Amino acid sequence: EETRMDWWRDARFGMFIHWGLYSIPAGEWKGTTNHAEWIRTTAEISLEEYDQFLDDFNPVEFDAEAWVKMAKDAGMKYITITSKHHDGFGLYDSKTSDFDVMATPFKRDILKELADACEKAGIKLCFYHSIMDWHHPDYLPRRGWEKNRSTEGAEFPRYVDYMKNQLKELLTNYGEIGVLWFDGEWEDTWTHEEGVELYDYIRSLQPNIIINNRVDKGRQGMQGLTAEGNFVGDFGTPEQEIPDTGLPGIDWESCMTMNDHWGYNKNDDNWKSSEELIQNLVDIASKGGNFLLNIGPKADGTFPQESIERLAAIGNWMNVNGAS
Ligand code: JFZ
Repeated sequence: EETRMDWWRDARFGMFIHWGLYSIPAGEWKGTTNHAEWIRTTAEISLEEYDQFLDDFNPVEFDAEAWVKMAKDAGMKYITITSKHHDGFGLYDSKTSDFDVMATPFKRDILKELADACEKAGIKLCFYHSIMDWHHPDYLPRRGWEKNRSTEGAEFPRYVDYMKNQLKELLTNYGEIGVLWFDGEWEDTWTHEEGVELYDYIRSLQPNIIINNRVDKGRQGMQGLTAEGNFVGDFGTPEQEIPDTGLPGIDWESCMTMNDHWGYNKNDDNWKSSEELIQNLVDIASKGGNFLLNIGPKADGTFPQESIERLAAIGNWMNVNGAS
């Protein structure tokens, strides 16, 4: 019997991409170097100061077809990219937001270019979309350190409407989307009921789409993956770990970075070897899971050289050993 999970179960291997304004500071802020996509919070950058990155986002080397080719040559079958991470910045032309790529000198809809390139290459395009949003005035709670940012007039339900409008854009203007990968669901403002609502809403827009478990509460990582509870979500998302055994009847995808950060960090040279990455792929595939391997592109639009080399090595191994 055919199910909407079939392509995903066969795919085994996908590319995660964390890219946005945070790629510009590249992990470094006023002498501290251990930041990445969380930099607005970990370095406690004010909204006004962070907004200034808009003027510097101009990834002139971005080439969607080159990215997709690197994924495909490595044996990957899908690409999951941050349509919006926790900082709230959209990589696409959003009519519902001024905090998107159209507000930068680049002014190109990155997701549209990727959607076209993926379609040509037969790669499924998927979106990571953060529920948590540090930019939108109606998102609550504020960060603990944002002492002087007012919450007056903020209404969380209005934020949820905003997010749903964004998701409608993403599920209307970019063709058929493979997966919606939610994240940032853990704060108290997000409830199980809202998770269920959002899950149903997404399926109403694209009935065959696959949605990860972080749309709901209490299902971070492998938690709740067994049948107990009435959580929604189609697959579990262990992060930077591989389960000890397979989990019969349960779909899961391990996501992992090649070094120690998701967004680009120019000082992070703790790269996993290609051998280790290939072992992880084999380990995960043998246990019935999927492997979502992350790239943190640089602000100029290129992949770090170390990532390019590892993708190529995996591709070589796949050519010899992989099932196509
Ligand atoms: C989240 C993000 O906060 C992070 O920036 C990155 O995008 C990553 C892929 O996902 O971080 C998480 C989410 C869930 C868990 C841990 C970190 N978890 O389930 O253990």
